[in-house]
Amino acid sequence: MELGETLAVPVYEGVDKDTFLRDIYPTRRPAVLKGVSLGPCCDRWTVEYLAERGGPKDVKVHVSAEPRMDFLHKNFLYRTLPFDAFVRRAAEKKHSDFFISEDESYYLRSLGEDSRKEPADLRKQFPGLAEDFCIPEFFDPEQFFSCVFRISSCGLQLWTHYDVMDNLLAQVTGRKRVVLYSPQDAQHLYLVGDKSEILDIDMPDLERFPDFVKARRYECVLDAGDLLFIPALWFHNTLALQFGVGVNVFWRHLPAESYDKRDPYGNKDPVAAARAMQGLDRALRMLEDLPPDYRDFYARRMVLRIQSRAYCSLPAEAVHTDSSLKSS
Ligand SMILES: O=C(O)CCC(=O)C(=O)O
Repeated sequence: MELGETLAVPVYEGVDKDTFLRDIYPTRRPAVLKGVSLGPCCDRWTVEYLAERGGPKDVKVHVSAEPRMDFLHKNFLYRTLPFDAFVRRAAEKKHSDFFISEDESYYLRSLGEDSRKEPADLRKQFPGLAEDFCIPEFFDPEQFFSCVFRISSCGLQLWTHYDVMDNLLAQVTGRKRVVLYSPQDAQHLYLVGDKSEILDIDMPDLERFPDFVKARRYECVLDAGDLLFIPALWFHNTLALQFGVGVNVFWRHLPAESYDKRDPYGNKDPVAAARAMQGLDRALRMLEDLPPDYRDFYARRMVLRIQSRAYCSLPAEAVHTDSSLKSS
């Protein structure tokens, strides 16, 4: 068995809010947007500038001896560093000061002031740097959820996961590969909560994860200055091809009351979905009263009922595609 072809994420040039809302947003599919102005950050954000403007404010970062981070088995540490020291370390290949080894990798996903309650907002945590970044205004201000700094060492790979908010990921400096999978391929991704168990998406263990070959792989490489629209529920896996600085903006697609209020990360399932999952767990516990062959039969009937009552198809695929990545 082999992995299938790679599909290119469509690329759009010089998109404005009207084009985004008319041609891209309703498709509920990822898109790379080139040529959207992100402000002076694209020219200014050198390592030294970031360190000076960001200053010594403490940040909690991921430190990993292996570049492919594994959230489920925690092969990395959380450590606190002054932001300026962190940026300098993340940008260097070998470290004289380190926690685990001289070639450890670093990753920052910035947090709110009270990280358990408040979503991140670059404008509050790093006002001096936020001035340089223009949030693309492709949604109404009241839909805004969070604005997150993403800074990674070259080679660092972030596990495949989904978020429940819509997302514009701005790659300000450095190049990044992003692989995406549709929400409709969820059953092929070996999920534990919002994360996939499959870490090596390029050379997966297909004896352990045979159904992964059925997941359609979408891929793009973001250059400095590019934006990637990641619709809520689309799985994504990022690989920093260079040291890079990104900012992503999450916003609500659904009415505000649909979301869990205690969710500073934007990755808790919408309230109705979480309740439905609890209901399903209750239903499955009820089946435990039956012998295995009856349980199997009624479980299959439940699956059929779910499929016929709740599955839907995504809007038609966008026609504007970049063929350069197809069938690589
Ligand atoms: O850019 C990254 O490193 C990760 C991005 C991500 O996971 C996100 O924007 O949700």
